[in-house]
Amino acid sequence: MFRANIDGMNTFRLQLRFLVPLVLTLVAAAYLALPLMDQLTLRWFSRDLDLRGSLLASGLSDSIGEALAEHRVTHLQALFDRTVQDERLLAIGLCSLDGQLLERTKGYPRGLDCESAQSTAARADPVLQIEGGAVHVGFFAVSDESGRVADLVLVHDMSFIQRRSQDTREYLIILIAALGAAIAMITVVVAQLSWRGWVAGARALLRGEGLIRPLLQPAPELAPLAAELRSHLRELHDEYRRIRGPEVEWNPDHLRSLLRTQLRGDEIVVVSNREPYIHESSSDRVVVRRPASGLVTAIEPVMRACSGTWIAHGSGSADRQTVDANDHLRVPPGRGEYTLRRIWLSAEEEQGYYFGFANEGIWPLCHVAHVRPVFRETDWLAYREVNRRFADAVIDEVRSDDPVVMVQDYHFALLPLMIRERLPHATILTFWHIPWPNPESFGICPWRREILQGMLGSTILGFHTPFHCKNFIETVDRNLQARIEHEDSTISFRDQQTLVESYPISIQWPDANGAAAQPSIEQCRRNVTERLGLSAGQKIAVGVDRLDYTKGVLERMQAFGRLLEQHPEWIGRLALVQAAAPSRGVLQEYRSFQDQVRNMAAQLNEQFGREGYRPIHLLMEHHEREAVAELYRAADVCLVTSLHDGMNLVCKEFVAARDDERGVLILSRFAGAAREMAEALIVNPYHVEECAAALQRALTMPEAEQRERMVSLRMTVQEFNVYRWAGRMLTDAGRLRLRRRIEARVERHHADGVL
Ligand code: ADQ
Repeated sequence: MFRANIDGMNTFRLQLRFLVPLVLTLVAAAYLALPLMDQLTLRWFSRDLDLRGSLLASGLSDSIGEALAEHRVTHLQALFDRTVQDERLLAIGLCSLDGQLLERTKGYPRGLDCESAQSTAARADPVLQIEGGAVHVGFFAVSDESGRVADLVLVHDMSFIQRRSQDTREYLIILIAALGAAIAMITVVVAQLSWRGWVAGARALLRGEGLIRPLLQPAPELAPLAAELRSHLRELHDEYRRIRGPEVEWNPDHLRSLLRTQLRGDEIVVVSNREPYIHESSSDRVVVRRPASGLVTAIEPVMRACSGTWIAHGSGSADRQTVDANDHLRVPPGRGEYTLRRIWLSAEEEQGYYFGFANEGIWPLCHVAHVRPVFRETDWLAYREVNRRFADAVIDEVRSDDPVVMVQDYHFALLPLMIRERLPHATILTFWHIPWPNPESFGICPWRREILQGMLGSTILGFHTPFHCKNFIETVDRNLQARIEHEDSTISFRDQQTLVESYPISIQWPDANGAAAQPSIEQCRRNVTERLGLSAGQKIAVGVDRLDYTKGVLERMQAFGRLLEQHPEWIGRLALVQAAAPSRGVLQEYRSFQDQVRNMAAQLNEQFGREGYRPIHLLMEHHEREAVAELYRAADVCLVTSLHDGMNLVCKEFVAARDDERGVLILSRFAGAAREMAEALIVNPYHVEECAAALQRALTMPEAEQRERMVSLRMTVQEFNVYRWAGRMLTDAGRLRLRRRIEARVERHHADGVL
């Protein structure tokens, strides 16, 4: 209704834009045309009267000739009186050759002698104003065999011409008005039709229907176009929101109130492989460690906000000592805001499911980083079995039949369907933290159909970017008999509908352990400089990564070396500090990668190092959050050069740490974050020269430009924070749950025969 009103207004405005100029044009046309019309009619009638006059004169010439010859001019009076009975002919006068008015009828204008009659008739406009109005004066020679014998003055009444002219003018005005009305009508109708048609067409297109047949069946060939259009609109909207600055501030309170309103008291369970707190035995005591994981960084604040249960693999050496009889533990330690349930895996299970299928199979399959995936049957079986064990744990933990279960990442592709089979009313949100490849790349996986079916047990399936969603939908299209609704980005497979949507992940903002709680920038610089033995004033470039071949650490060091080659002035004045948390060291691929990183650092240090100067500081260890934040705050440049990354949180953490609005971010275009963080220096990490040039540009960037870029980046991260990520997903979940409840109620009413 509201939309119809808006459409009506729009159409009306559109029509006014046509009609007002049209009416003005017609009035102007009439204004110019009428005098022209008068002149024309006058000229036509003058010519007509001249013709009539000469005919009349020649008709009368015999009688006049005879009368003159017989000197009986007075006899002509009767003839002339009869002739002027013609209503248009007002009077006749007869002039002798010497210009004497010999005879005239009654109405002959006084004062019109032969001379003035002749001169008037010779004018282009032979009209004379007399008492009774305008008259036309004609002067015609009267001849017999001997030649010209006299002249005849014919005075015609012009009032009928004026009457005609008036009539013509009226007709013309009526014609122009009618024409205007007709054009206006046509314009209105055409505008209505075309506007409605266009609007209906555009809406139809957005709904996935054809432009020219909005009321008919959807045109499937236009569906991808509509989906793309919608996704561009969404991106534009996000872009617009980024430029405009925060509208609603997403923070833990806002998330909590959203949980209260959208998911009133609903139970929330998170499942992930990595646990948020790992207990390790260290000499004679137990220490708690936070893993270097983007996923944990992102989910933890959500759990603290909604106080649910987090089910994860208990991987720490002291984990068993710290749980209760149900393998439960309240975390964060000392604050106890939510429950952690630990699952124990045997070494074989961990090897097959985690290191084998997840990290040697799916990880390289989804990251195009030129490492060949390995698919072993035994790994697959272990992966399936561990997924089943986590499904059992979910069933164990939940108290209702329709909990909200948030399944995290590529370790649990089969879990959504396993939960769905046992809890048909559960709302399952699966978030895939890594990229999704194109259908051809995914096609090499021997169990691709099982993986896709497993994931389609989800109510909502989230990826970081629309591009990953598109790849996933195309992969399903290629491999399963599923119905894909591009219109609302859903996949229907065996009575289960899955919404596939992009939810770009982010970090906490405001961050409880963030910049405000940190020492000053100067202090951080001093700490890092002293700890690493750098010289005062040396510039610092930092990299912070898990040691993974997808993160582009080798490429980064190569670019650093190329910069020192091309700009030797930096030797002694620039250090690359690379914090590298060892990761998946059980796998050969990762061990050899660590060796390569170590070797390249050693080789560059050898090549460019001097007495008291080490170009690369490779810190191969896990750092505490404060230590990572200190590095970010001490840095002049932060390098994120992933070869492929779902999102990448390091770049966002760096920006969040820089409350001084200084420092430059160099960011790989192959990280999902590059879509949001356009103010970074965006690079292709495979192109060493380009990265070296970006490094040079970053190191010499004026402070004003640094600030400009950093302010904008900080606004983006502030608004698009992790609470918004979770909030958007949970809002969608709330909406779908509400819809399902209404549908269930309607079905019950049907069954009860109420409707
Ligand atoms: P990850 O591949 O783990 O995450 P990323 O997003 O970069 O990658 O997050 C890494 C996290 O580990 C950051 O919080 C960082 O501070 C921390 N970290 C890195 N090195 C560390 C070190 N040496 N010591 C301590 N902490 C360290 C996956 C996907 C990403 C996606 C996240 C979240 O691969 O693309 O952004 O999940 O969805």
